[in-house]
Amino acid sequence: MIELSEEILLKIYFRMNQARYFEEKVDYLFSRGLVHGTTHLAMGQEASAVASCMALEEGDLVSLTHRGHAQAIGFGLDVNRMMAEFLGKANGYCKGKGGSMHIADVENGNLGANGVVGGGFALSCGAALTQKYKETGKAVLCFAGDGATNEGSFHESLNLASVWKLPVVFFIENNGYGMSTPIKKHMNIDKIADRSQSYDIPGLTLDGNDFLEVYNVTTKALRYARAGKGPVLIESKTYRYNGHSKSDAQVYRSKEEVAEWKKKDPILKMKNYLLNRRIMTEEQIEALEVEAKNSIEAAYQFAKESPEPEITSVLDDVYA
Ligand SMILES: Cc1ncc(C[n+]2csc(CCOP(=O)(O)OP(=O)(O)O)c2C)c(N)n1
Ligand SMILES: [Mg+2]
Repeated sequence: MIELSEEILLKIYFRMNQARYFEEKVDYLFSRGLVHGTTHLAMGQEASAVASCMALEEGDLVSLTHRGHAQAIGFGLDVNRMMAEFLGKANGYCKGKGGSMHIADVENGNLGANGVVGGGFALSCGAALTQKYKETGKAVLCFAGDGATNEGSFHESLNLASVWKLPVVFFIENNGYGMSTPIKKHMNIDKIADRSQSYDIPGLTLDGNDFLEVYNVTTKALRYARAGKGPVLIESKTYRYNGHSKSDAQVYRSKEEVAEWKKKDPILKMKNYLLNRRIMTEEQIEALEVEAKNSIEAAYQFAKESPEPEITSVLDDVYA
């Protein structure tokens, strides 16, 4: 077990709460037609997304999924610029042209969220090859969903990463579904981590709602990758509370199933940990939650008051 400092613990709890409030706000804004396009919420997946990012070191890189808001907040992106991106403002992360599925900050190591399922695998291998070639000693944390592991690019990327011993950790957020399809209907194995065996790399399954387990396993995997030993496959078992995206009647699952998972809520679980270990008092926890909530309200105000992009910039940064 790796000991977590109080500073890291509080950071994880703060960012998990920020991610939850951010998505509640985004959900509200979408429902009122204030944001265009679609969005994929990851409420319920916060420990998986945030605690794994907290295992990163300065200079490590990440690639995110279409369900990437909590991952981006876990990585430490500025919620003001994220919210501005949602509202299509000029100071958003992609100058207001990317929206929910394209939050990127390449200069600081976030290779971007990706609307292409499985789009991050090969991209992460390329970035990992750069780290190896330049001997930076850094690693790449590549997020993907359970459904994405059925894509050809998953298998091609794991194969090359294994052969070339690339410093990349493939972090699969197994939330039980690919859109409306339960995992039992899209693969014949119980553990996605078993897919690592085909490529002779370590594969681990963990409780994605347990921030401690997520942090510990990801820290060790990233150390392994940075040490030049090659890639690792992590399967993080978790659950999304909301539908797949904005229009989803959720006829493929029961209310009872959702309720069962809510009992295992990652934020609640961490709160109990902090209380039971007497790391924080109820009052301190509440103050942190209020601070996280206020940061999202402030982000919304920032985004609302931010300028629209100039009409003359419409073709800037367009590559194809
Ligand atoms: C290449 C590609 N195929 C299909 C889609 C449509 N699509 C968007 S999300 C999704 C499901 C992905 O499931 P999973 O990888 O488990 O991620 P989750 O949505 O559960 O986080 C699909 C099929 C897409 N965006 N890209
Ligand atoms: Mg899924």
